[in-house]
Amino acid sequence: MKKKAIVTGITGQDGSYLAEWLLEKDYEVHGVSRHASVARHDRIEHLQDRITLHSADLLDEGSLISLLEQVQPDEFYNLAAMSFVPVSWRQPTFTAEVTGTGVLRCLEAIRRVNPQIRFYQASSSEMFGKVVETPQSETTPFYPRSPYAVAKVYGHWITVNYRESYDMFACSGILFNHESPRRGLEFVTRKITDGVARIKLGLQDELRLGNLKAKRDWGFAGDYVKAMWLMLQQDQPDDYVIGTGVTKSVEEFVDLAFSHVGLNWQDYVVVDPKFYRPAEVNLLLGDASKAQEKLGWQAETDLGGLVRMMVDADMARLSTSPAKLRLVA
Ligand code: NAP
Ligand code: F7E
Repeated sequence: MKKKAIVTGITGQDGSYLAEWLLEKDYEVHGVSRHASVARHDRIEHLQDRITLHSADLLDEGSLISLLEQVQPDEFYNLAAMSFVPVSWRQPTFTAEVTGTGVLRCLEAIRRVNPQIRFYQASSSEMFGKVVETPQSETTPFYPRSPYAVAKVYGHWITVNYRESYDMFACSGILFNHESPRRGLEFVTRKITDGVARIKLGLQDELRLGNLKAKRDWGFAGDYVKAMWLMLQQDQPDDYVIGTGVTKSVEEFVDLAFSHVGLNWQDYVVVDPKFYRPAEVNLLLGDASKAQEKLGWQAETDLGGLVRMMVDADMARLSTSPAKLRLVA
């Protein structure tokens, strides 16, 4: 019989790649999509016939309980969140409810319906924030720097707590930044590759960015969802850091993206303090040696490959479908 998986956040970047991966592994895939007056399913349009979508919301525990009773899954991947860091300062309570206590609602629903369901929580390198050591591993203490990161710390520890309290198979993947042509346009990498393509095609003449000095460990989302799945296939539940082990500044990312289309970034990039954050995370660098040793996982795509993939996808999208200028690839 096919294994069944529930994926919250299936309409997001990671949800779409994880759904593809689970289908490849012959799972029956059930996605959670919250109600909206206009549904945005661009990232999973190509999968619509192969997955089942359910309406539920991380703010509504009853909806999660009904979903679990109906589907009776083997695995539950919680990828849903308010995931854009700047919005978390403007909507801190909402962020705490969705990104923080939303995790508790998932765990409670599982505990009530069937505690044997294996659970994956999408934790984040943002929890390391103002880092106390470099590189960051599973044993590095957290120092969150945004309401988003604080909410993720709650999600992480409630996952650990349910594992230890109720013997549940609950894992937390502490993933460093991962990107793709399906990344939301507000995140810096996609804002850059979309901007580069627009400038190259004559649709835009400048790119306004914030802190160019911030450094991130950027990988490819398609590689990272495999680590999520691997965590739930182990004999014992555990937490894992997932990253590439390479850190680069926003400025270096900008340089790579503009160079790929033969342009000099200094001619187009304008630093705009509007994009500075109340508290910044200056440097993130992941040590994924535990994942490599125990899961046999390592990043397959390097930063150069990622930048080329994203710029090329934005060039293709903007060249061929000017009517879809704001849509994801
Ligand atoms: P994303 O593209 O922003 O997707 C977030 C998903 O959550 C969307 O499908 C969204 O649905 C859904 N969602 C939001 N609020 C919800 C609610 N109340 N109930 C149900 N669903 C809700 O994020 P991503 O980049 O794929 O990231 C996936 C997860 O990994 C997130 O938890 C994120 O915080 C975490 N994470 C991401 C990274 C990264 O670099 N990408 C790194 C570490 C951790 P709508 O389509 O309806 O908005
Ligand atoms: O910012 C700087 C900004 O918004 C990266 C989320 O997926 O990864 C993501 O969080 C850096 C920051 O991602 C602009 O100040 C400069 O230092 O792409 P970002 P993030 O905040 O690192 C983690 C792991 C998650 O868990 C989150 O969900 O880039 N930056 N100029 C800018 N950032 C943005 N967005 N826009 C700019 O114009």
